[in-house]
Amino acid sequence: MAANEGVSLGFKIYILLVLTLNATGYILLIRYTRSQSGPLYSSTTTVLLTEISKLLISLLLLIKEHRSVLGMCKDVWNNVITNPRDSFKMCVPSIIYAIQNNLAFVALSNLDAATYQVSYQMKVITTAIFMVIMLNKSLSRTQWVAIVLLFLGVAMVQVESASSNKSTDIHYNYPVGVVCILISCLCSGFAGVYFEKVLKGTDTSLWIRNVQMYLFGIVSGIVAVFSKDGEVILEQGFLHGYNYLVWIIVAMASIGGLYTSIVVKYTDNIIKGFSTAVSIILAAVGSFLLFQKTFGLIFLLGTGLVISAVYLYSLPKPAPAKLASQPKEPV
Ligand code: NCC
Repeated sequence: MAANEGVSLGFKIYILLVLTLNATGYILLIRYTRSQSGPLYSSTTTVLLTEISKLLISLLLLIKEHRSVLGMCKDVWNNVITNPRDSFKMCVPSIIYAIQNNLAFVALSNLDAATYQVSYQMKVITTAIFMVIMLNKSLSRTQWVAIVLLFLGVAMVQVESASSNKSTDIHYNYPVGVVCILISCLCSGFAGVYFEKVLKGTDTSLWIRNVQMYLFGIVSGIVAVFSKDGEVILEQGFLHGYNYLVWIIVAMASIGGLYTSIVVKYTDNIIKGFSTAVSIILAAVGSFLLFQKTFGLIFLLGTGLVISAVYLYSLPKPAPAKLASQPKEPV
């Protein structure tokens, strides 16, 4: 397992911080742009442009790693182009992520950002289940309790934030939004754990794995563009409805995706889930302070649950019980 070489705690905190802040901004921006009047951009084109941008950035990082364009070309040739068997391993998560990334736009066109964020935290539970099934990771009973407490805590905090920000938006379609979120939670859990298993189970570098994944992501993206928005794109052009905010969404989606891969390399998918959940609390505290509101009881209880969950999850696991037949160690 070559993938998880030691990095400092400071670096881990930095990547988790970038990931969570970026994800919060990304969700708010999608919701904002999807609820504005005027010509609406095709979300499938945004997802496709993101895959292209992540591929280009990964290639640039490979050039930096090899200190030459030729070195990057050789690496890609040997490990991607002439190694299709290995490259195809990344086909599965790239298709699942393509579905998930497109569903986020559908969900956020039909739900408010707070409801989206809280329901999406169910992904911590789906991720834990996939980690146990696919990575044989064992979680103690305390850690399972922590995961459920985390979800309940975030839900309570969001319930209070949402009720103080009531909206009269008539365009909501909750059933559609919630079904999209449920599917997204399964996609995020499965694709995240699959990516972690392949990345940490082989010596292939992170950036080569990403190049493999984004190449398939571009193919899935093109299929999505033409199957969903082909007609409108032929009539109004690929970039219809784009403004600077949509370009910021593409940039944030690229940063978020690349940081996701770095976070999974140096920590794991459950820690990623915990950190995004904690960011929701921080965002809520920030907005309460900014708008000078007082914290209600439900908010405080929810925050307490999240803090307890983080503490419980980080407790060392109890050592496995010794077999009865083993001789006792001398005291
Ligand atoms: O849902 P989530 O992540 O698990 O989705 C992972 C995102 O990272 C991209 N990815 C993954 C692996 C890899 N090697 N390269 C990648 O580019 C996938 O394409 C997918 O977009 C989270 O844990 O909450 C997180 O949430 C997303 C996003 O907020 C939600 O999916 C909303 O729909 C964050 N993405 C962004 O902020 C852009 C992610 O950073 C964290």
